[in-house]
Amino acid sequence: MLNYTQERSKHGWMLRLYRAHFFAYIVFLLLIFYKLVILHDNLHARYIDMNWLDNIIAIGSVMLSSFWIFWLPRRGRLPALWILDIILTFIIFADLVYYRYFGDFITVPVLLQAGQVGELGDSIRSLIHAPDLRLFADLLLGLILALFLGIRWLRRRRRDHNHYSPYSSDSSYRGKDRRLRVVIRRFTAGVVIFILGFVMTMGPIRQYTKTWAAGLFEGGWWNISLYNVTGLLGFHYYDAYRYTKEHLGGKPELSAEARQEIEQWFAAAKSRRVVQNETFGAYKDSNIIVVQAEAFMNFMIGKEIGGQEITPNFNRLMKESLYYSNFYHQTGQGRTSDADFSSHSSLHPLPTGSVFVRFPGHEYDVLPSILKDNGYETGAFHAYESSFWNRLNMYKAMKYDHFYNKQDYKMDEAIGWSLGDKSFFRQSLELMSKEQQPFYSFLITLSSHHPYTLPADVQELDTEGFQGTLFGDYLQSVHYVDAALGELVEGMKQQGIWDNTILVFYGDHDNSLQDKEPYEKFLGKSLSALDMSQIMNQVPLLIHLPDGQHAGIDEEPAGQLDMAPSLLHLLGISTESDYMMGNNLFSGQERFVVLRSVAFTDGKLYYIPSPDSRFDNGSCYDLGSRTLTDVEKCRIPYEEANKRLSISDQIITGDLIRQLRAAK
Ligand code: GP9
Ligand code: MN
Repeated sequence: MLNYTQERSKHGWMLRLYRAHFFAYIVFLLLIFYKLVILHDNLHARYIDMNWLDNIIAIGSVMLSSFWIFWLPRRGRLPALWILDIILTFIIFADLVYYRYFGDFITVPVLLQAGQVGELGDSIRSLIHAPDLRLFADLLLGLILALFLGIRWLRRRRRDHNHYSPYSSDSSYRGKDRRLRVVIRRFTAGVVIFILGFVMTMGPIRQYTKTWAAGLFEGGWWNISLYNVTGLLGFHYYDAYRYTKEHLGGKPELSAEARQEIEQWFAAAKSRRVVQNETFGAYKDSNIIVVQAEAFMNFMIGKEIGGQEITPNFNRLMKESLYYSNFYHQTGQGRTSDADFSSHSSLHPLPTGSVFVRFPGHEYDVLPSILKDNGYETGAFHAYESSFWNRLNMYKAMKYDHFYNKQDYKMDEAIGWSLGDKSFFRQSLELMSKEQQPFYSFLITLSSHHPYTLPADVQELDTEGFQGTLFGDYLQSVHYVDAALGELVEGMKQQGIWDNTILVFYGDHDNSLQDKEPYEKFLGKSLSALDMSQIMNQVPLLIHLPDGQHAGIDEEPAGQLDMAPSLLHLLGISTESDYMMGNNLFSGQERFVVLRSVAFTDGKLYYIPSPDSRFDNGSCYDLGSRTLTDVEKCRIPYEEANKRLSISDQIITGDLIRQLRAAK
């Protein structure tokens, strides 16, 4: 039996531990809150500073992730808090690194393609900065403390080993009663924390969605805008919910009105796209080689550094080709795969994840499949792992006859992730020479991939003041890709296919280098928000026609969605029954180009959306004067842009092309 002093000291110890747990929980909340603030301070999207409501959301969302800690037995709570701290720290850290490269947060679909993260190797290392270590300081302290407490606990256990057990003679009635009280207390503590966390998170969010963030959860808001309302953890909760709903909910049947609205939109698009003019069928049965060049942007076309052209071969080829100087990439999170998808399907990529990964089995009207039906032999060429971006499955679904990947190439020129583009082009031409004509060949380059480090012996550009910077390495790598392009053209001539092949060359997306300063230094002028938006979204498009005809610069806006319908037009293959959204570059019609962020241009106006996605907080520019104009001028095209993105999202996620065709 315990005497009074023993009993008191036992309960005093328990009380201390209880208080210590409560104290540890508060410390945990503050630590994670601090880490969320560090993340926020590192974002480029920090147009909006965290106000006190955002702070409440942040703390509330941490409580929502941790209320269950109180349901654990006392002994488990501190270790569980520590493990949760590790998990949340890694989420914040992973988001931070991912954001630095992609300008976005990790979503469930991105996680499903996480195998690819390892491949980013060198890129990831260059995206981690020394101050990030702050995120891990408490974990290290926690580890030291855990070791210290563990040793103390072991010692005490050894000392108490022979002591009499205090409960062995306790009445079973008192023991049960006490246990029940403990269970009730624990349960209540967890519930109270959950309710508090829920109110702190959802209260302010509801307030936001009733005012400036109206429609937040209905529309396909951009992730950064979602984050600006919900905070990081809130964003992840919502993303998980959205993914589950989308995948467990089954495909919604299209209502008659929705079907009619979509069909009407496509009918109007068709009347703009399908045109019988002198270019229609002018290059019937030509071979086509399309090169999608990694991170190949438009701002350095025609430019020099220290008297040396960055892209001399492109510049030369431009003189006998059609060059689109106002051409936009329309990619989202799916990067290279989005450029590939949009160019071949003439649909927009999704707001989250890659269509290749998320919906490879749905029906699309894609260029390789249409060409195959028209007697072409079709091949995709990419000297990398075939599973990356789920290409193997997607290319089968797109009905490519061949997918030449890493295992089909001899690794005789090691650059960056894989084979150098010069060797890649040379070997691809050899592979093509075995195919029957006409052929369609889609080549994806890789040498100019972030972080743009080239072996010293292939560096031919003197990048002057940019030596040793990522920007300098970028220029160096595009200069190499340009040289490879020159060799490709020579190779085509030698192979005798130059005169019966349409050569298309375009960049897939930006280079992820978002700091304005090196661009200003390189271009020798200060850059406005409009300049920067165009620089980061424009990639070059070059179309070389077999007889060098129609050469010149087309300054009207164009985008990746326009490739498939335009090439089919040149070949004289009608797109009348296809569900395509892009422009036909040869129709002579005015063009409207919508980017995944809902930025858009019609050649006269250029709209940059605000991070909060409110139309009137966006910037509407007059491209004539390149100055801001009344935002109302952008309202009608803004609504059209949103409509297009929404129809495209519905088509892709709901497999609507199949449904619409079945209903005909
Ligand atoms: C890898 C290549 C790179 O196969 O397509 O993809 P990215 O990282 O640019 O999306
Ligand atoms: Mn890419």
